[in-house]
Order: sequence, then C-alpha cells, then structure tokens
Amino acid sequence: MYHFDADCRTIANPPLKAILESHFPMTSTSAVRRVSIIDSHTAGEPTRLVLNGGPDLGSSPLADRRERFRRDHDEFRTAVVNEPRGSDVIVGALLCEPFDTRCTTGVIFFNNVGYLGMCGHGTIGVVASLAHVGRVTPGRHWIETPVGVVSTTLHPSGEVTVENVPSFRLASSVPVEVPGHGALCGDVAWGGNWFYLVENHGKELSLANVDELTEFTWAIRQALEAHGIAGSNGAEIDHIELFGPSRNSAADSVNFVLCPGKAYDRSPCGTGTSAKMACLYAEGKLAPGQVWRQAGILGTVFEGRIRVEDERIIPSITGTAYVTAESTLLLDANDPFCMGIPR
Ligand code: PYC
Repeated sequence: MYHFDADCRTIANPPLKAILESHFPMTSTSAVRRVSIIDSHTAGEPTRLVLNGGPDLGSSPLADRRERFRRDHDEFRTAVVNEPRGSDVIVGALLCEPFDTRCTTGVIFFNNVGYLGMCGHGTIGVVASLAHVGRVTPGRHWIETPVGVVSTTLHPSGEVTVENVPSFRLASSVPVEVPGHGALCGDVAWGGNWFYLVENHGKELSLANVDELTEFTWAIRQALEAHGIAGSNGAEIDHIELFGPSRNSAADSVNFVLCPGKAYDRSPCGTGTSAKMACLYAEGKLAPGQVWRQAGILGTVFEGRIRVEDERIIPSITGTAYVTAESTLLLDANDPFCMGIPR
C-alpha cells in the first residue's frame, strides 16, 4: 500500500467518483491519487504533460526543484512514465510554477530512468498541449527549465519554434575504443543535454536497423563512461547521436539518437539538433540564420537555425506536435504496480 500526500489522496468529486468506481471497482479502503495528463507526440516522439496531481516541489529555482523531485518523489516519475501506464519511450513533463517571473510556466522533463535538462520535442509538445487546453495562444512564451529559460513561439499554423539554451561544442574528434566495434571518433557537445556525436560509423541509419543501432550506441555510451569521457564538470554523456546523409532533399542529414534509458528518439531530437548545429558552427559549416533541416530515424524533420549573441550560440528548432489524449491517471494504492514497474 502506498501513502499519498494529504492534498491528492482521494477523489473529491462525488459524481465523478461514482462514475470512476463503476469503471474501476475499488475497495472502500483504497486511496486513489488522480493525475491529469495530456499526451502528445512531436515528430513521432511522445510527451506526457502532467497538468495536475504532481508532487509539491516548493518554489525555488527549477534546478533545485528537479533535485527535490529526484530525491523525494522519484516514485511519481516512475508512476507516470513507466509501465504499466507508460513505456520506455515516453518523456514526462511536470508543469511547475515558474521561479522566473518572465515565464508562462516552468517544466521539469523526465523519462524511464531519470531526469533531463531540456527537451526540444518535449517543449514543442508542452506548448501544443497548453494551446489545446486554452492556456496559451499564438505568440511568444518563455518557459523555465532546470537548465535555463527557453523562448517558445506558437505560430498560427500550430508549429512551435523553441529557442533553446546556449549550446556549444566542448571537444572535437574525441577518440574512444568501443568493445566489439573498434575505434571511433566523435564530438562532445551540449544542447541542453550532453551528446556524443558520431559521423563516421559505417552503419545504415534506417528504421529496419534500429536494433543494431541501439546495441551499437549503447556500447558507445558504456565505452565513454568506462574511459571517463564526460561533459563539463564530469557530467555524464547520456545521449549518443549518429549522423548520416539524407536520402532526400527535405533534410540536410538523418540522425539516430539513443536516449538515456536505451529508447531511441523517434523525433530528430531538439537538444541533439542544437548540439549538432553548435558543432557545425564550430567547424564553419553553418552560418547564423542559415537553415539546417535535421531528419530523425522516422523521416520527420526539425528545422533549425542558430543566432550568435555575446559569442554564445543560441539554436532554435521548429516542429509540430499533435495531441493524442487528454486523460487522468489513477494511482490506486492497492495496485502492486501503482508507482510503475521499476527498471
Ligand atoms: O527532443 O531534445 C529532445 C529530446 C531529448 C530526449 C528525447 N527528445
């Protein structure tokens, strides 16, 4: 039996309780926590936005609140995104009161194994979901994340542009010996999360090859860790990104991105596209304002650009999200998997 905080313990609305109980029979002693969510996908990658029913994380800056989430409420993360309610692919987004008063909202992103810094596809999903429930209209909206404030623009077409946190290449052509695969070279870059970006890998980047790509990129990630190759201040590089030539003129490149919990990104990955553009800029291959079209493994495309401000690269990506469900998660304390199946 799980114990819930007093503020989200039971179903308060009697008619709703009756309807729910006819669908979900409960014992008289069961405590059910209700969590309102909106599901969407951005270029194929799902986002689950928690509107209500999340933990109270206080009112400090979002980086602190993410630590409090991790330390005191990690079961809420697994309840929302892990099986049986979710899957390894879902990225959760907890809506929070912003600390920075310029912002419309704050958001903390999480997945099947932990917490993200920023999330590009997720931010597009959050804005589309907030528009769906009437909380934002077309125009510019600032959103606070644990790694900084991002600016978003909801276009009248429904497309969303996210101007990300400043991104940069930390190191170029970093060699690593990957057991079973030999020597590889890649760049280490920050795009709101840490990435190792590999160009010359000899793999076919196609959906049919996803199992091999997953095994390969997982081996790269483990090799980076084993050799102490990390981001700034020893931060773990938890996203691996492979690039290949585009098969059509709709994109400049195709990628395959392995996310921290071993699921691959169905979208072209907003933070990964930001990291890529930072590397291209560092190599003199992308000029401010020039468009970079990044396709993901499903063939969906994010349109990217950079601008340079005070020698910092500010990437933006544009994409579209579709709302797929508005629902309420029921966390029944009598359910042995109430807080998700641990991984
Ligand atoms: O779009 O930035 C992104 C992202 C990170 C992990 C999954 N998607």
